[in-house]
Amino acid sequence: MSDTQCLLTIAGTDPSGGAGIQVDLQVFRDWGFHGLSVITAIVCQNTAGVRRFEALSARLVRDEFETLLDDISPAGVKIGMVSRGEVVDQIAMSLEALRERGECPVVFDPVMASSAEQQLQRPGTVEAMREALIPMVDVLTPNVSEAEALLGAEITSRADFEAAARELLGLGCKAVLLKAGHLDAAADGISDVLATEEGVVSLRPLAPVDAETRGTGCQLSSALVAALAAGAPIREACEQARSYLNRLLHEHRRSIGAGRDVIIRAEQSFLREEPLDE
Ligand code: PXL
Repeated sequence: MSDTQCLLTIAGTDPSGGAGIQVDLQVFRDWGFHGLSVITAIVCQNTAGVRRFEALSARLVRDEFETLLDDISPAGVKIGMVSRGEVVDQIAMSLEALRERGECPVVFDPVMASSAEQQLQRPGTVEAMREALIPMVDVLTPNVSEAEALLGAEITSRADFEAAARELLGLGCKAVLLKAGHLDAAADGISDVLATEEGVVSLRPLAPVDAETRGTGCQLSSALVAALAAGAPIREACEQARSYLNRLLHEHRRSIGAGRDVIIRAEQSFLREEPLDE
């Protein structure tokens, strides 16, 4: 066996390459990892929005996952869109088998809706996330609305925000990176917070970008699992992943359709840097 390190993403698809599986794999490559993927749902979407999606069965997701694990041990796992409770339960069971092999960081981005606020989840999924999956993960990376859904409570102030991070930690994960998103620029100066058993800390605010971009949560959580798999402790990994995302947003945001911008890496292709036929 080679010493190539592999990371696994378990998520839904985005045919426009702005979010989901398609972008997670590109982030893994940016961080020097080979990407593995287990698809949970096929999503019909473009840069303007989601038209509809079909979630794969729990049995198919289990077989995708276990077929991979019978052959390859990933150095980390990122979980994104999982839109059915039975699939969430199945993933938790398969993760248990992986955990028995030793340390393997798991990051869970509890995707519930697209950035244009279209639902990516069937009813009953939140309960399975809370009960079966969150207790198995290292870092949970919700945005404000996902945190509200997981806790069944509204977040309207800085005090609510920090309390929510602490409460989410109480669901059994090792850390919560609660993303402020549009609250970032709010008058009360809320920025992302990290909750661990050591307490809740505010992470340094990053230079804001003005346009809305698709797939930021997917890229942050994929970068975070890469940083953890590379050996960074949780806080350092969060800082590294946030700086990476901020750089992508400032330097690689492009429009490819009528909707929101996406992150484009095509100009960094190694084939263009050094033609293979010379
Ligand atoms: O950014 C959230 C997200 C995650 N995963 C998939 C998506 C989206 C948003 O559209 O399509 C597959």
